[in-house]
Amino acid sequence: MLIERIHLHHIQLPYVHPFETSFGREQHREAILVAVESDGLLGWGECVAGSGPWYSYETMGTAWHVLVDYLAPALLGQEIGQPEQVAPRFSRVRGHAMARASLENAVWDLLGRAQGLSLATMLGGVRRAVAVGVSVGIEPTLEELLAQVEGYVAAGYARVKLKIKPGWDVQVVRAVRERWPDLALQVDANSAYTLADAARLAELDAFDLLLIEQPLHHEDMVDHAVLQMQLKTPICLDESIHSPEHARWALDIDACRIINIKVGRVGGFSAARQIHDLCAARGVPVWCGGMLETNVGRAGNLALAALPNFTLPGDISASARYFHHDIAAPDFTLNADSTISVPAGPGTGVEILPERLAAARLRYLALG
Ligand code: OSB
Ligand code: MG
Repeated sequence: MLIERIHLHHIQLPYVHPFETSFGREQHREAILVAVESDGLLGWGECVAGSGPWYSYETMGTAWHVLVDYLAPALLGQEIGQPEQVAPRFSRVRGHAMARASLENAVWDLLGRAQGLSLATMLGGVRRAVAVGVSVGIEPTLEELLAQVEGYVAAGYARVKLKIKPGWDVQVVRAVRERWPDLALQVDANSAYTLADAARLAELDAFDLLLIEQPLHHEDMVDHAVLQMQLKTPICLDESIHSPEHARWALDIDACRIINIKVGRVGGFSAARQIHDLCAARGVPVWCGGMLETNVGRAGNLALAALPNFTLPGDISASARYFHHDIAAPDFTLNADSTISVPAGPGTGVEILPERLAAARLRYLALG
């Protein structure tokens, strides 16, 4: 298909509940919705960069710049028959995985719609519903945190991830574990610790956690390998894994026993599937991370999590956990067994709601 035009929509949506991690508290999600146009069809992708360089160096500003000045020009006017043809056209661009992913993923959606194939089918998905959990932010008090968890458990989530940081860790995990002895529980530090905290982190071994996510520096693998030797709980890397190469390096030195795959962080569905395949070959489980996406990104995450080695519950919660009025439909809801059904329609299987998109929009640009 000839890529004729590319549309960028920078949007902002207020969260249902503020989301706090070790790097700060946020009230809104910003995103760039990218559409590629061919033959009267549009394919959509979501850029999950942040409003500031907190989780990653990528921001709405850097992604807009890289999309407009480098990625869109590399794709406009090109004939694309297979989604795997996109990433090689971006290979001169170092980093900026979230910008690359948004445009590559839009092409996956476009080709899926043109061919009448769901994203899950295109990727090689093997399940119709995927196990999911909820990522619970840091709260002002332990009481408020317990009330949040209570609400999610009552809503049917069988797996909870707690955000931790120094001063908000062992006592919080102990309180949640005492109240819900059988809940599948894991923690995410977003790089808030150093090796000097190894003894503190080892105290978490007492609480039967599924994993400890990215305790150390956001680019580190060496210290994580040292820490893993001192912990019974598996370490899972998130921030440190930007590509299939990073995944191989981490596994080669035993820096982790589990990998969180976020399609934006690794540069698109092609790279995400490569990491999945590498981990499958090495017997390392993966799970699908989340970036508080709209229904466009969420649909893609569900399709990805349908691949066979996504054996741990994903950070893919129901739409209502994030936004009151999403920019795409239908909303995703939680099934009784703490799964969400994988969309079956062509491409992502969700449709953009033009009025909602316009209401959330901060800026728009058409290229080509
Ligand atoms: O570290 O997994 C993370 C959200 C933004 C940035 C980083 C992370 C997260 C989450 C949210 O944990 C998970 C979700 O989308 O529900
Ligand atoms: Mg994380």
